[in-house]
This record gives sequence, structure tokens and C-alpha cells, in this order.
Amino acid sequence: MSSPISKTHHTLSTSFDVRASLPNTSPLAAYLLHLIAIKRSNLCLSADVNTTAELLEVAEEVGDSICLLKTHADIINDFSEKTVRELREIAKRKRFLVFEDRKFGDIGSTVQKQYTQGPLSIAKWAEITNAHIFPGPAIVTSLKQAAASAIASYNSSVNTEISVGSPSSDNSSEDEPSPVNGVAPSHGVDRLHTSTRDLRKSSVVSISTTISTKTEPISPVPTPYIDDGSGSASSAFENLGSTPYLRALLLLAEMSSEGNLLTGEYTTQCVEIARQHNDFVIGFIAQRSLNEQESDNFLTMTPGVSLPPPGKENANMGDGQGQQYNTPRHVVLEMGSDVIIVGRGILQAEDRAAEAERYRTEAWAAYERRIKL
Ligand code: S5P
Repeated sequence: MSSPISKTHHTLSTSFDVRASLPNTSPLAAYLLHLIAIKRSNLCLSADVNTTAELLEVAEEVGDSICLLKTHADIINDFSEKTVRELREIAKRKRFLVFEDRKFGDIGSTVQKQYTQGPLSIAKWAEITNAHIFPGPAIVTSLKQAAASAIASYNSSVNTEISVGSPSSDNSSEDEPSPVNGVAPSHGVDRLHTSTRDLRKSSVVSISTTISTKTEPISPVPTPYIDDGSGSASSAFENLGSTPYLRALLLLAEMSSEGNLLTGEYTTQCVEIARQHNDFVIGFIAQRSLNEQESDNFLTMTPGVSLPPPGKENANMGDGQGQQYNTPRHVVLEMGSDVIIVGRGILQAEDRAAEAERYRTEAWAAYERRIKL
């Protein structure tokens, strides 16, 4: 189905840890590569579910086995700030990054709004998202710009409070929900309106502005990581530190569905655009490694992966709706992919935690074999 890979490219035989330290590796890519190495997991769960409860449940169940959790936020019927807050809490505790599979594909000005505004406000809660390049390269620069603004506003939040009546009796700020990832709650605007209405009635008015600057590291240097050699995952996590508030993009260079048009020159153009923005584009959704030039260190994430149930090795590898499946071994060992993306293969299993472990073990063994460990 796919074109051959460059079998001699150094990233195919280099460990994830070493790749994290290569020049041109963005801080978030470096963080993810270390996380993958510590968890021994190159598995991304595609959590294609329709309710917040299901999303949180599956995140709890398989969180220990994955490096990434991929969402389609627009199919979650009750998606809200609560979804985000609770998913982020699980991601922090179980140590995985969040990837919103938005597949942006519009003019720059529109994708900026889709990325940062509206009920989904993706830039606020997902470290990684993805885009098509059919609208041209401005889709990448526009998303990069929007990500930079989101990071800047996270690192420098401004809260304006207007209180009325006796300042000492006003304790409304205690009822304010805590910000999601440092982003002020959206209903802050309503609060301002209410206060302004009350202003007309009141004779004592107090206005206070708080400017707080957070001190999380945001400089574009590789995420500090010191391997203390103890070999323990908990001390490795401690050394790695908490997830930096950074954003990254994957480009859809190839697709898994039958008859798709992301082939040949289109895929080549995609790689060219990625090279020009490798501080933001960390890799591709593709069916094979696309690293060719010496300096390429892109991560390849591959959907359309499933493991036949034990004893049914010759089962038809498709879903009857165009999706085509390959095994973890094929995509990681033979096609040079780094991370497998698995949805229904895990979601429909009776024991999802055990099934996630089965996928993780297979994909990790294929990676170890590829780098000849
Ligand atoms: O080419 C692609 C790209 C993506 S992101 N093919 C895909 O299947 N995907 C996504 O991966 C798709 O939208 C779905 O969320 C997931 C595959 O799900 P599965 O249930 O077939 O494993």
C-alpha cells in the first residue's frame, strides 16, 4: 500500500531517549520521547467515545499503558470544562499527553479561531493537534502563531475584579472555579456584567486588577532530563518533571483509509513544510517513517492498527467502512513508525486494560527489535 521507507535513516535504529537529545528536537517532542522511553509505551489510545464519563473511564483504565490519549472532542455529547479539567487530572497522574485529532483544514484566520475559541478551545487543553496541508503552508504558521499566543496568555494571566458594596463583605472570588490549565473560566465575562449592573445601585465601588505571571519554563531549550541511572520509573518521572505547557502539531501526510488521496507529491510537500517549521511540527500521521534527510527526526504516528484476536490471525483486517488495519509489528518494525494509534481494537475489548497492555507490549517489542536492543 505505502511507498518504501528510507531503511538506512538513523532514526530507525536510534533509541527514543537518544532522539530526544538530537539537535532540532523541540522541547515538547523531547518530553514525549523521554516519556515514551520511561513508560516503555509507544501506544496512543484513540478514545473515540461519546460521553465525558466514558472518556474518563477509559483514560483511568488504560492510562498506565499509553504515552498519548487521542480525542475527538466534537463527538463528546457533554463536552465541557469539567471534561477538560478531569481529563487533565488523569493525564497528570497517569503521565500521558493529550492529542486532539481535529484535522484542521481551512484558511489561516479560521483555523486560529477553531484552535483557540468556541466550546472546544483546543489550544487550552491539548498538547498536540493535527492538520491537513491541502490549504497551503499558512495553516501551519497560523496554528503556530495561535499556539504561541495561548502559551503567552497562560504564562501571563490578567484577572480584573470589580466588586461592589462594602469591599469587606464581597467574597465572590471564593466561588470562582479554578482555572483549567491556567486559563480563566469563560464565565468570567458574565461576572463582570453582573457587577457592572450592580454598580449603578451601589455607592461604594472597588476595582482591583491582579496581574500574575507564572514561572513555568517556556524557553525553547530541550526539556531538562537527568537520568540518574537508578532504573526506577518513579525517579525517572521525577527527573523528567511535569508536562510543560507547550503545543505541537502533527501533519497528516498519509491516511489509513482505502483510496485516500494523500500520496506521492502531496506527502513529499507535507514533509517539506514540516522541515520549515520543525520547532512546532513534531511529526506526521503516516503509514511509514518519512525521515529522509540527515537532520530529520520527525515522530511518525500510525493509525489503522489492530491485533487479530488470539487464534484468528487471518481475520479480515478492515472495518467495512474503508479503514485498513495493519499489525503493530508491521507498522513499527517494517514501516519504521514510532507510535501506534489504536481505537476500537482496545475500546471494544472486554478487558480494556489488558488489551492495551497487549498492544503496548507488541509495539514496544517491535521497536526494540527495530533498534536491535
Ligand atoms: O489516516 C488516519 C488518520 C487518523 S487520525 N486514519 C485514522 O483512522 N485516523 C484516526 O485514528 C481516526 O479518526 C480514528 O480516531 C482512529 C482510528 O480508530 P480505529 O478504531 O480504527 O483504531
